[in-house]
Amino acid sequence: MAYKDLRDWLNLVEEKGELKKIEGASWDLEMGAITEIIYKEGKSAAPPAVLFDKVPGYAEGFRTLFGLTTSPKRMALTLGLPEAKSDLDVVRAYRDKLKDLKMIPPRVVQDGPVLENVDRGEDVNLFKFPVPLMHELDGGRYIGTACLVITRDPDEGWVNFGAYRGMVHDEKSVAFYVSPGKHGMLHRQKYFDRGQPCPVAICVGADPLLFLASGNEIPYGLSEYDYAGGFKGEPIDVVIGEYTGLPIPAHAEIVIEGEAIPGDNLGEGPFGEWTGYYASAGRPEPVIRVKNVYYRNNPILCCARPGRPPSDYSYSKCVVKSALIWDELEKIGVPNVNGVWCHEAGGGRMFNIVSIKQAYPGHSRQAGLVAAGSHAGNYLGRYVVVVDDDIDPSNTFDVLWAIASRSEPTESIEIIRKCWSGPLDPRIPVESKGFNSRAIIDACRPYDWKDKFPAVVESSPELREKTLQKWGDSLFE
Ligand SMILES: Cc1cc2nc3c(=O)[nH]c(=O)nc-3n(C[C@H](O)[C@H](O)[C@H](O)COP(=O)(O)O)c2cc1C
Ligand SMILES: [Mn+2]
Repeated sequence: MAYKDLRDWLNLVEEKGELKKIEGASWDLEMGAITEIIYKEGKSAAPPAVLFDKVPGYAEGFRTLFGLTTSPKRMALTLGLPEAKSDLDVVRAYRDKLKDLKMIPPRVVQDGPVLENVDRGEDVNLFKFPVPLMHELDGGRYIGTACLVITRDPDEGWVNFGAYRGMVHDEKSVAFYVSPGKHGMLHRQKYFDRGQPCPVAICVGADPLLFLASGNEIPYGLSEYDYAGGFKGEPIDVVIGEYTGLPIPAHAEIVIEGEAIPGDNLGEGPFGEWTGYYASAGRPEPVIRVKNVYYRNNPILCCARPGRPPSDYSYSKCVVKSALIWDELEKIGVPNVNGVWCHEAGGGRMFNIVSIKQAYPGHSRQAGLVAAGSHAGNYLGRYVVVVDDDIDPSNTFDVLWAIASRSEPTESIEIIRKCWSGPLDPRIPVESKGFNSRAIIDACRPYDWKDKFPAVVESSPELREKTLQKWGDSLFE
């Protein structure tokens, strides 16, 4: 692998000209607003990662980092992929890597930079770190966004980590929100059902590869550590947390560990969400009572600022999600998949496009149903659009042209009810109890008369090439 840890990675990102350092910005809304402006209004197709230092009121060197993987180059570096020309090439490279990915379990080591500082018991103070208040209507400061919430299945023994948001309540308490069906929720519930505390460690600064594994749907029962090790081609080094016995990344920047006790809840939210709304509002959620905090010298708190898309992490979410859905389609046996793109406008979940070369009747519906039902594409999905292979799924204009010209509402849209959603869905009322519906829009030429479908009005490749050779230089001057 090209780099060892986040610090190494940051040096490489800086060499590529993709790191912006900002000094003097406040944790109190300013980091959030700066990140929003850079990612929404910035002119670059590849906005930089943003490292904040000299935060007023905080020790110099206690930093925050936003926008970790939001560019094709940073994705390639993080995932060990060749640098790609287009977004779809990044997706394809990720999918290719998944084809023969060998899982590599983590390696337990005795020491690591994360142990440079350990605050125990009374010394724990989460406000030692410049934890941001990200948006004006947020209910508190969120220490856990680009994070790994690490738990162990009490029956099956496997270790999961997911990115589940965590709001600081006081120096030693974090309320965390896990959506229904997420692996961390399934683990936590098993402890709570027996009246036992759930040991939890939250790593809030780590190798961005771990963040990509954390924030995306890796299959149930497979540890994200093994998956990330597979991508790295070597085991992730972990040390064992003193209180929880959980493995924590030895090269992490900051890790907090403690336990959530059944019935011990505190308000969580509102928090600006990836859909672009404050849908889940504020409600009581389990609290982690923090026992130990481990951190490197000059620690970097990794952050992600969700909000009306695009956000500082929506690009990488779309890439990973697209590759995972593509992989699931192929593994289940749907042939001729040309590309998948989970549009950033849908936060990588609500508007997903699959391109196929149709080969038999019902092929396009099959692709749509599998994409909608895939593990990576199911939670909080809404629209799946299936297009022919002449449409690049990442080209919004062409996708809309296909919907407009090749689908017929009475024939081409299938609705599926009672699907997996949750409190973050802005379009379902609380009474729906977490169900939503799906539309599969089949925007392929109808298979039964596709050969009679009107021809597309555009020059043949030969005419285009001949014309460009003769006139090309002068046409765009
Ligand atoms: C930045 C970021 C924040 C997220 N916040 C939450 C959250 O607060 N709660 C949640 O359930 N899922 C959240 N997710 C989605 C989960 O991390 C994602 O579904 C992941 O697959 C969960 O891990 P699991 O599949 O092991 O449950 C977030 C994802 C990202 C990238
Ligand atoms: Mn998982």
